[in-house]
Amino acid sequence: MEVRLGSTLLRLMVGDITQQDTEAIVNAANSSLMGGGGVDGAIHRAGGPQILEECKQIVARIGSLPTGQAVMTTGGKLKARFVIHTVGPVWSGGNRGEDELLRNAYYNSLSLAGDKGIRSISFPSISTGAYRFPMERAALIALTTVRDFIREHHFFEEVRFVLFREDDYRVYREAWEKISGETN
Ligand code: AR6
Repeated sequence: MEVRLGSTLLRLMVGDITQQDTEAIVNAANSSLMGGGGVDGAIHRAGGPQILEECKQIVARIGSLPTGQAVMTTGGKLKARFVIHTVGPVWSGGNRGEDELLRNAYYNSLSLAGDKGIRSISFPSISTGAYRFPMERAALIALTTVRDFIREHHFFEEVRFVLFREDDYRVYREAWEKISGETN
């Protein structure tokens, strides 16, 4: 599915984020930045050791990465030149600021990309795997945050959501239908 929002193309698709040709891809990392399973493991495997090398340098400089924040490294051997690493919240019932932290993860990734002059970026569904954030709720937050950001800032040619499973794609599409009629 593709929609044009001003000068930005918003695209939802099923696929593997490690194969995307956008300038940057976003990693659903953890605060240690030392890799892990899921999308994080796949990105480090496909991109090679240079990504972890730069993550170590970042940790040496700033310590662990707080939930909701974002940093950038090389894409190593990936098609994408850069990886933006962000940390989504672990779901623990919904009353521990999870919604806001998830919003921050998307917002800060987009801000960082914009600051670095990146014109195209791919997101996975942050927090909906190992961190157990409910998919539909996460989809609404992800899409609302991206839509609002695109409305305010005009530097992206394309923002892509790359959903790993057909079911997840369907949930994101339905979430988009729900919010696309909203005017504010
Ligand atoms: N491309 C796109 N999406 C993917 C891919 C892929 N190659 N692989 C998995 N997904 P998760 P989290 C989807 O667990 O919940 C890691 O160990 C997957 O289907 O990767 O934010 C980190 O190190 C799911 O919908 O991230 C952290 O410790 C989504 O990506 C922790 O997991 C997110 O699942 C972060 O957990």
